[in-house]
Amino acid sequence: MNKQCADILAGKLDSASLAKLEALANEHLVEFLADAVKLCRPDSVTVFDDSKSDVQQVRRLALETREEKALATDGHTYHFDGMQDQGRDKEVTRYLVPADQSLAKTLNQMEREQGLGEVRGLLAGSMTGRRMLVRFFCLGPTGSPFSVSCAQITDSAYVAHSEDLLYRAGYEQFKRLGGSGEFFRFVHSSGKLTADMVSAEPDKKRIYIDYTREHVYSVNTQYAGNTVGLKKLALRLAIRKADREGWLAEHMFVMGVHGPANRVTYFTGAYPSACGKTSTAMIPGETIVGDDIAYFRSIGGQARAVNVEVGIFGIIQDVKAKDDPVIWDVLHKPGEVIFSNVLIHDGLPYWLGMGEEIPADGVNFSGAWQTGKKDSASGAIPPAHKNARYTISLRSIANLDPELDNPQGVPVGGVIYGGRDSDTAVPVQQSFDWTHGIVAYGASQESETTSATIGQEGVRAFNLMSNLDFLAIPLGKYIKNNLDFGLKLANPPRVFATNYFQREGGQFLTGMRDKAVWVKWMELRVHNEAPAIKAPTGLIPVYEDLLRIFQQVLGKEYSREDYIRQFTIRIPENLAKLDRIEKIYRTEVKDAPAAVFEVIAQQRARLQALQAAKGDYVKPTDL
Ligand code: SPV
Ligand code: MN
Repeated sequence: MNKQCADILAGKLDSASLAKLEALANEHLVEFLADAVKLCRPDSVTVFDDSKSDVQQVRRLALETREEKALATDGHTYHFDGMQDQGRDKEVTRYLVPADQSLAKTLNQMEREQGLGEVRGLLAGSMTGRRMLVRFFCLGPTGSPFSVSCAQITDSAYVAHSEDLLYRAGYEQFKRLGGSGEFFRFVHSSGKLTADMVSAEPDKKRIYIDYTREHVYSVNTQYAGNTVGLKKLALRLAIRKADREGWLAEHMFVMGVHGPANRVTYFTGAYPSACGKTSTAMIPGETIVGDDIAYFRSIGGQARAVNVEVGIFGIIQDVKAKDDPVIWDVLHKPGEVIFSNVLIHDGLPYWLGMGEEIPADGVNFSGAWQTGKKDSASGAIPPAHKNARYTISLRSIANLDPELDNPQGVPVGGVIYGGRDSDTAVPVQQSFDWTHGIVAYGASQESETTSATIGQEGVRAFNLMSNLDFLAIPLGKYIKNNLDFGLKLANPPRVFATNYFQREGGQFLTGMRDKAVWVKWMELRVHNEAPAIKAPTGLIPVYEDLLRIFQQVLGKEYSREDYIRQFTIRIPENLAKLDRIEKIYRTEVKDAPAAVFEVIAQQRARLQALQAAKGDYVKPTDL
């Protein structure tokens, strides 16, 4: 260790921590740590390794600091975030861009030196009186072509505990780095806290991404989407790394869909937050690899994907025994679960849409709560927040896929894009080819905004491959990388689009569990085992196949009327969508590949030809 760093760290680390740091023999790491210590001025620094006892110590600390409190069920705890800290905060999440560079204008950014000055100013002395925790994790399986090593520094035991549930231990992985500086760096401080352990200065919340050094700073926030470095902060860095190295980092689940004769076909799916992504990945009878973030590589000419994580930070609203039996079970049996922003009453958690009566009083993210409690700004305070969540390890899930830790990932048979779309797309369709799917589904994704991010809900917004919030490279380049990835493969994954949110007169046209049918149909399509009807927007199912699958999977009689209503091609809405998307690519994206405009033009021509022949709304039986 160089002398300067040794002087900074002197007296802060006990001998066990110092030994753990030295065993990694990594000067880059020491420099990163010394810089953070000098800046945040903690009273002490504890370095953790992958051992059970260290992981247990973190869990205990989260209770000691009162960031988490124990519930009645063994292993269950709860945690609250502040009233103004209930989702990812896009407004204060910014890329720090060197003066001679610029990112796409749609990305929130500021000049690097100015941003560093601001965020480091807020972090200065932030850990005085506290202990700094130093953790190591690995994104993707360890010892794999997909592995990305990460060092997390935080003063929050809740953040560190969440990471133990969500990520693979990485201390041993760091040893394999052989002193290299190739790792992502995260520094988080809770900042000043109230007696309830939430930020006292939420207006000083900042999440700044210094991509030039693969270093993210986060301060004055507790919400995991803003604080857990390895989640969405790392995704932003990974998108840049993937761009440099020729792979893909996507906001996607990974799941095994079980087809005929014990065949398992893997799908990945991009859905904006709170649009059915986790519940798709957890469909009973199928197996889950991951619910949020996937890395893709071409290995031996095949598309393969891994789950970056090993846990779930999932939305709890509407988790019901009948619709989500897999997760319901985990949330009710003993074992490690962190509930966040739910209502607590008599040692038990309650959430919106749980299908059971919610008590009239308790404790929630607003403090002591009773029915009718009001907040001066936003009116009635609900018993639990809409973005309330659970944090669990995937290893506690009954239908975990056995390939989770395969260092080569799983082969990808299909890629799904799904959004919250009340009036345009059919429930499920397949693209004509890779390029059509990437452009007409992925790059044309729109979705109505949800409570997963702070701001107005229910507004239709462009959301490129559900990854727009995390893009850190020009949009056109990102689309081109996706196009190129598939075009280089002999047999690229099939591309699909789903829509669970079609509505008519305020009523949903499809049922909550119908996604179990759509995935089975897609599985058959990957193997060319179901015919399809050619619509202008893609290939759609024939009625008889759905009738059979509904019967087999849900034991439900699927009527021809439902099929016709759901799969009618709504031509004016589809044309209007193409216009909106084309406008974005013509006016806001400087570097859109030519394929974007070609695919849009072809789709428009197909829709117009059908409209001229058969009118605005064309039944699948008239195609
Ligand atoms: C999402 O909002 O997409 C999530 C949760 O998966 S967060 O960690 O907030 O990103
Ligand atoms: Mn997500």
